[in-house]
Amino acid sequence: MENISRKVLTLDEFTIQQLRNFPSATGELSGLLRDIGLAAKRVNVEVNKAGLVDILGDAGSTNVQGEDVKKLDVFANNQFMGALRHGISCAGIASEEMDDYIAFNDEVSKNSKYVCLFDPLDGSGNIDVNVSIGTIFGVYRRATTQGEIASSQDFLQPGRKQVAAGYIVYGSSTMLVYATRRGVNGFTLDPSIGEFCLSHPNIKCPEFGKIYSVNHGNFFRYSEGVRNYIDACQKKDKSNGGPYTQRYIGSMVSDVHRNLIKGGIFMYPGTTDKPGGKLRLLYECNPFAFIMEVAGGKATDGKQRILDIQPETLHQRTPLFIGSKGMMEELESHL
Ligand code: AHM
Ligand code: MG
Repeated sequence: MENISRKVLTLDEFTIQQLRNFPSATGELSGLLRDIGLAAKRVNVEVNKAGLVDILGDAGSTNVQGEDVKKLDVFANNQFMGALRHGISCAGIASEEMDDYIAFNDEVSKNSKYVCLFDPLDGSGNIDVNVSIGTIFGVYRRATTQGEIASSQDFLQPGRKQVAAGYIVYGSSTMLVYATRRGVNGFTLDPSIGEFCLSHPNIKCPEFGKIYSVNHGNFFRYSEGVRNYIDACQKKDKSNGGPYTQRYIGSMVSDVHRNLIKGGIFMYPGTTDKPGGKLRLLYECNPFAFIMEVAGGKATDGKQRILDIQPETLHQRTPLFIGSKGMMEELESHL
């Protein structure tokens, strides 16, 4: 049997290597990322079997937003919750699938440094038709004192306070991408050894790309500025970097992942009937805004930086514009 190539760096090895640069670090963040990686592998197995086992369909309940919950959402939520509860790094969690946050009440958890907010299975409406879905997470250092039980102020922090954020895309291959202030790195799951392996080191979002992603069906419900920008994307020609291509999977993790790598802009604006848009600030927008900024891009709600919004409630929504710096500036000139 051939030896394993030692060019391969696993997620664990990578986070431990990063740790060496910080002699005072306790390793809790690496531990938390390991817990997330573990839950992701379990979810990946189920997502890959989605068409085979009787797990498809509605779980028969609705989530806080009044939407149908698919069984895999519940499964994914339980996996991430379980991995973080039993790890040694997380004092509590909040999830798109749960009404309220959960503060873990055991001694180890109460003494942990971090809280984690996540959308366990985003784009789950796509499961039935075999389209890529994802998990999104943001990690904050808790605002309350270690030793106490976590409370709402730990979860209602502006996104700029994140210490790490990431996502998993269950796609043609499964990838985990995470950012700390030091950089964004992507790991592809090698199913033969069951490890996430560093495949996309130091991801930077190109300053310009050719892709714009938006739900065109809502066109006439967008503000004039947004409609003007969409027009401008379509009218671009070779002389000014065009034409732009429209790509919209309807699965945010895949759409933003593609634009992060290739360059592009993703928009979920407010509409006349839903001025706050659809996406949730804490579970979807903040983690992606953090990742995009570390990669050199931008993220706003059309008026201000996403990461500066002071959250008021766990499930609040916000319009989102995110992507390549140069394209975001083009957009801003129209808004
Ligand atoms: P979900 O959290 O209920 O899965 O919804 C979020 C998803 C995003 O992944 C995607 O960008 C968006 O909904 C698509 O919405 P729409 O179909 O309105 O364009
Ligand atoms: Mg979601």
